Amino acid sequence: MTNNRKVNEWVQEWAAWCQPDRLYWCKGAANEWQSLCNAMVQHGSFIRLNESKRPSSFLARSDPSDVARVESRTFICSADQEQCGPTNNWHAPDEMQQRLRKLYQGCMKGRTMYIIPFSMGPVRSPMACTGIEITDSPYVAVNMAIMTRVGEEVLQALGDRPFIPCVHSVGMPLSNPAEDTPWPCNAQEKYIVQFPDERMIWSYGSGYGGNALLGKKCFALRIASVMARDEGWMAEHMLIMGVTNPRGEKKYFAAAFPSACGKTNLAMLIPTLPGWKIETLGDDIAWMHFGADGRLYAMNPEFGFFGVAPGTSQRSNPNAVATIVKNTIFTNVALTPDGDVWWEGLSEEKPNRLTSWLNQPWTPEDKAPAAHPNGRFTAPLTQCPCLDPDWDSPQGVPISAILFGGRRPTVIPLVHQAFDWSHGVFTGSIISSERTAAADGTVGMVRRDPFAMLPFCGYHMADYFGHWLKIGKQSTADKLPKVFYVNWFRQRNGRWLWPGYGENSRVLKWVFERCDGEDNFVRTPIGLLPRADKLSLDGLNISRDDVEELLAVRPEQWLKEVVDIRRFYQIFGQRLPNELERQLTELEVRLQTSG
Ligand code: GTP
Ligand code: SPV
Ligand code: MN
Repeated sequence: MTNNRKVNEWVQEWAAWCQPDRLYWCKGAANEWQSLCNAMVQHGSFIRLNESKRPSSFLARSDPSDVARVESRTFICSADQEQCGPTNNWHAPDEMQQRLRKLYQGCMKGRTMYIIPFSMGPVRSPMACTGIEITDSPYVAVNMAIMTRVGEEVLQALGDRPFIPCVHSVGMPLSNPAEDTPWPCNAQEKYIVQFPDERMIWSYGSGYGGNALLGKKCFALRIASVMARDEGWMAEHMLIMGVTNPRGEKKYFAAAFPSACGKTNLAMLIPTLPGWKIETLGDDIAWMHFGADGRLYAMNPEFGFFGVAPGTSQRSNPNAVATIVKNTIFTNVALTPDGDVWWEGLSEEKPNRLTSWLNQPWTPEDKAPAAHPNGRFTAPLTQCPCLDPDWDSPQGVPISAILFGGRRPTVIPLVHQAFDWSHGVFTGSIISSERTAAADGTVGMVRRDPFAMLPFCGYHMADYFGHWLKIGKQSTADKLPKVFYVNWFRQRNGRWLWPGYGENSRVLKWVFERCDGEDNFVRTPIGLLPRADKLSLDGLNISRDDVEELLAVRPEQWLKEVVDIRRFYQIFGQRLPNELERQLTELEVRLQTSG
């Protein structure tokens, strides 16, 4: 209970509708987290990991039908369908509410309703926003306690101001508690619904990740993008990092890559270049506001990492490995005989005997992976060894460079810089990437994912492009971040052309020096590329041929890309900003007249 009347009324109304057996107000204390986790162990939803190897950590295995975000069941229910745009699923809000109300009626029978007051951003920061999630999933409650700032302080700071109401149910009422399963969910019906006009979120049927931890994609991206449009700021699918050069000069970068395309890894990177240092502020979401000085300041609204486990190792991401040594929830990874976790890529040698994420005995001969490709860890930001000193700053940090990227085995070079902000907006709008296991759909299929926001933009994508262009008019070129497009994922005959991970620091150095205006580039039709001698490759075992391929701009390939972009742009019709049409035509002309 709180003395906020609006909060109480809202909670009572939903409790009456969902009919849980009891209510539980989350206070956010450490012993509360422990006791909720213990209760989940008792119930069979959590496996406590070996205390001496992985203190205070747990493994959850989801229902095999509930393993990732479900984009096909994600809706933007604006009153006006035109506001939703061609890249989102739309449904009339009244009708959607009627349909969901029916599903929610009595949906929490036999369960506890957890009430989770949470802050996206440091409590009392002028950039922070408050949400309250009600859920019948204790898994959601303990994950939210890591991913967001939860508790009484949040309600105190809220006062009687409005909050974002977030309703979640796994959609599996119980007539008899003995009928419960370790991972309740609804295999038939799933809805992840944003109402941008009311600024509220209703989710039903899934307990996994972004479908259920409503502060993350639903609030901090889909709803926040609408708030940002109306209020003149930006809510982006971006990591935030500090980059310090050997002279001790520091800049902050933000980077937008689609899901499972390397944000966590880049945010925690350990440079292979001597003297360089990376510090982490966030790995998934950035809220950016203009400061009084005309620069864009970024703040991570989250409080934890919900990171991809497979591929994470001492070699690829030692900082992530150190972050998840304790107080961590693992979902859909494998269990070792001595009560620790394992996933593909954690060690080169596969353990002899494991229990797979499907709770089956597993040996290295098995074809199916031991961990689900979208298996994840949930861990507190504060456990990251390279956490930036300003990670909790209420005003955020000034951004010097924005990086866009994606998984493209061909065409897109290792790095190029946009000519200016508008051209940068164009490069963001044309991001394309192979689909990954982070969401439903065919893994590997290349799709356009503008600004890495395709599944996360809460309104018409063409208007969102317009918002980015408008942001560029609110400051001057010297103060706006410089914009770059990177691609760590070039391939030749199934082999990576670029070693990636810590070696990406070589690209970050070039970007850093570009921000200082160094003469280290060549002009090409697509943008500025590193001059061959200005990309530091000392100590890297890479052939000249591969470097040439990584930095090649081939007009004939790019002209095909132009055709595909034009086709993509057509879905926006008249609503596409003229400026982007103009950028595309200019690119085409530059390509045709080059060489
Ligand atoms: P979300 O949490 O879904 O938004 O993902 P993310 O963008 O944070 O991706 P993450 O850093 O977790 O990386 C996803 C996968 O890409 C992992 O399996 C990584 O090992 C792999 N990866 C990351 N960086 C690189 C890189 O530089 N090169 C290559 N080849 N793979 C990488
Ligand atoms: C993503 O898919 O981009 C994620 C994971 O960060 S989830 O929280 O499930 O959206
Ligand atoms: Mn993400």
